[in-house]
Amino acid sequence: MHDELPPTSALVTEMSAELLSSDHPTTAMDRTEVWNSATRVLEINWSGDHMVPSRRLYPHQWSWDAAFIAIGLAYVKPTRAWRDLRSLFEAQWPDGRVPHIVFDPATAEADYFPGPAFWDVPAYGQRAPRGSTGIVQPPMHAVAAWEVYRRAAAHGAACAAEARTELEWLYPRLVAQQRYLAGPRDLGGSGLASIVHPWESGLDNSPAWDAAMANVPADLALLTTYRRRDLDVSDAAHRPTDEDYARYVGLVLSYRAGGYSDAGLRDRHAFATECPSFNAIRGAAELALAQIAGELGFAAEADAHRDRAQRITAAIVKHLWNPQTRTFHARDVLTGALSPARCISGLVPLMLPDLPAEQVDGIMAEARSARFGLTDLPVPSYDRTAAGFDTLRYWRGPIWINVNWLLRRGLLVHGFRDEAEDLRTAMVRLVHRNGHFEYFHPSTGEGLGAPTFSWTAALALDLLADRSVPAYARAA
Ligand code: 2M8
Repeated sequence: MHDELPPTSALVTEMSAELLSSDHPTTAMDRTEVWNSATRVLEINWSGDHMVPSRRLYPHQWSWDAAFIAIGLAYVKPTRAWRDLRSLFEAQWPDGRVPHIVFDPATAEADYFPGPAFWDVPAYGQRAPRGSTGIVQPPMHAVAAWEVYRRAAAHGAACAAEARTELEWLYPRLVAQQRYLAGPRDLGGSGLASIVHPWESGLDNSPAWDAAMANVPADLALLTTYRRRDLDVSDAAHRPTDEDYARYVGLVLSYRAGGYSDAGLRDRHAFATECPSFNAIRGAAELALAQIAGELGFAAEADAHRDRAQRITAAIVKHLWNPQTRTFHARDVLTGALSPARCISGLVPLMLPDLPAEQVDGIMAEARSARFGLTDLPVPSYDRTAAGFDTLRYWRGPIWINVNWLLRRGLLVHGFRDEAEDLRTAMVRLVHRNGHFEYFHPSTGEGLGAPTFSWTAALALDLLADRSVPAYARAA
């Protein structure tokens, strides 16, 4: 069931050799091994005009995966980074939503559930024949586009020119994506985007949704009509339970029945939740759009993006902060209740530079506590001290590189340079010792899930190469 790695043949490129020789607590040989194996993973997962997250488990194109992947491709194959982002946005819907999966017609319907026939979406976009899902994922793409753009000059004039063209093409599409989330998706009228399916969070099976999901009917008969495919290619102990999966299927059927329209959705759909991490990424996207707009010469638009980032930050603080726990929680829009679960998503708003001191202090206390505490290992996806902490099951305990990358960015934004460096070292060491796995055991570091996973590889490249601080970071 494991994806095969090709033999070690990739050479360290000139650019990476220079980056790898910089001062770093792991040895140069270790760093070279991680760099070379990461580039091999990104080679075997490339599918012509997009990257698959993993060949067996995820044989299509995923939305926020493409963003994290582009951040790493920027060092080794910038043209592919732009190609991946472009092919994703070619599937954007007229209302601005960017689908969470764009299906590859070369992959049989039977090879992934839920596939295109199940989603049954209208034929939208330039990639219409491919089909897509009708839900979204966190809007990481503006951050990614800016990261790819700012590295282009290092690859020469032709790459810089390509980057300019691609950025100009993407900018209005990124703006439309944000407009969709700020408009039709503000189901709670709070200035926050709601997710209408746990898959939209990217943190699919997180305990953050347990309270809200308890109100969603679990019709197990649906799993007779629609057979799970994930259990054929992964361990059932890692994956969501049948009850949760039946709820996932039921929620898609409910959204699909209304033609994926958001109008009046609150009154006819059993799940609508405001996620701190999804909305923090939305805020970070506005800051990246401000940088992009400034670069493209749209000064007034840059100001408007910065204002929006501030408003999103204020709404996250107002609606998702619990002064008792001193961390952020998901809010069920249908009941108004904050989830009691303390998850890594509660730490991600640290990415926002305008977060007030009280919230920064609370997140730092949480990040340093026994619940999430940085040990030799990066931060787990769920509170280590919680009764339901699960070392194996998806997003209910294991370590994921992408959310740790977001947390590191937050540490840099708020001037916690030492912690950011410790976290970076912990991530590189974890990947070096265990491989480019999808996720990792939170006590032993053992690799779990797909073994050649694209965003782990891509972000490893970035962690090896980059120690810059976002331009909008607060002074240390
Ligand atoms: C996982 O999500 C898919 C459904 O979209 C799944 O569980 O089958 C999540 O980890 C998600 O964040 C990720 O984008 C996707 C592909 O890597 O896998």
